[in-house]
Amino acid sequence: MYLLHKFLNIVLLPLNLVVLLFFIPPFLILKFLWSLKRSIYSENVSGKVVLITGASSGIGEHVAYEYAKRGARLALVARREDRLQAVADKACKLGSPEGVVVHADVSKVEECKRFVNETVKHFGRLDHLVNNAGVVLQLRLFEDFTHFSDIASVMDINFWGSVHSTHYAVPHLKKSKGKIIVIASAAQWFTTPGLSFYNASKAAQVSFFETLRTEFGQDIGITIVTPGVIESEMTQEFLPKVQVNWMPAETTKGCAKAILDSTCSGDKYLIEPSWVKATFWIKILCREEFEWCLRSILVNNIPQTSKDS
Ligand SMILES: NC(=O)c1ccc[n+]([C@@H]2O[C@H](COP(=O)([O-])OP(=O)(O)OC[C@H]3O[C@@H](n4cnc5c(N)ncnc54)[C@H](OP(=O)(O)O)[C@@H]3O)[C@@H](O)[C@H]2O)c1
Ligand SMILES: *[C@@H]1O[C@H](CO)[C@@H](O)[C@H](O)[C@H]1NC(C)=O
Ligand SMILES: *[C@@H]1O[C@H](CO)[C@@H](O)[C@H](O)[C@H]1NC(C)=O
Ligand SMILES: CC(=O)N[C@H]1CO[C@H](CO)[C@@H](O)[C@@H]1O
Repeated sequence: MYLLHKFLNIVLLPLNLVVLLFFIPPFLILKFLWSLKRSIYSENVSGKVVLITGASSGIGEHVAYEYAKRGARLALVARREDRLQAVADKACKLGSPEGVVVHADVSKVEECKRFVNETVKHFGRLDHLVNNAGVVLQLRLFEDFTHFSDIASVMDINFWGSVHSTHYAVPHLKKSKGKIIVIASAAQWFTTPGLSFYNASKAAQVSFFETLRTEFGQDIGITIVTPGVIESEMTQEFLPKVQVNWMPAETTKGCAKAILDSTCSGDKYLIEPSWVKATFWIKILCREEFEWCLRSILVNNIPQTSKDS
């Protein structure tokens, strides 16, 4: 037994490499051709019904405008009703045949049920669900927490909000062979100090929807979007605090357009802007150095918050 393990230890890794080197080039070529085909036969969302959570600002708002330009009918969900109505009005000017607003909090199960129900009652169908509503709440080092009741809402909104919306939407999405779009975050692998709960909520979301994709197969398409730093209320509030406002932020508009292109061609993942992919590989290949860098750059920049009591 001991010898067998010794043998495998020595042989398996090089063997893996040889097999990979042999198969990767044709695999990449096939993958490229496949993505080319999908972008040519991309989905026409004109007249389709799209439900977007967190549509009152930032990424959600601009995703609504992109859908509107392509003629989709919209159901917009968030807590600030006046902002939502303004977004709906602008969406109609941009070309959406119809936009309804539903005032709701995604962290409440009953409200998720209600907004899916109201959307289907109004339009008679549902084609895309965009799980975008999300919060960072506060930037704080783990040691500065004394209790966790207030932080639970990060999980309730970012993770459970998307789970519940999806739960009620699935029967309708199955009927229309629809799609789910999830707005995750690079924070899932960017182990940013002070964001441990945000990070965890986004990692949970990604892992959950990857599993759903395996369960649904062809019935419902799932696109997982990983934005880097995008201009929005969230980043305006948060970036100056950690003094990383030198990070190049992408425009919300550019990000929304990329999300639509990717969704319509049926991509499974989108990392936007795409250079953020590099940080993923650096993290995989040099874990310890990556964490050391983040620590040296960021930990001392987290504002000392008064400890919650
Ligand atoms: N900006 C970035 O750099 C970045 C990077 C990675 C990932 N993301 C993700 O992208 C998504 C959108 O963020 P954003 O940057 O566009 O931020 P944002 O401008 O703050 O937008 C967040 C949206 O979520 C809504 N929302 C928050 N809590 C809600 C709740 N309980 N129920 C219903 N709606 C709720 C907000 O509307 P109300 O307050 O009116 O409810 C708002 O419309 C988030 O999931 C975020 O984690 C952003
Ligand atoms: C999309 O579909 C609508 C009808 O549902 C049609 O009028 C329109 O021409 C189509 N657009 C494209 C680019 O195929
Ligand atoms: C909406 O909810 C009502 C009552 O809860 C239910 O009777 C109805 O079937 C639901 N409609 C849809 C479209 O799910
Ligand atoms: C600080 C923290 O929670 N980091 C985690 C962020 O999520 C990734 C998973 O994608 C974990 O590997 C990190 O440990």
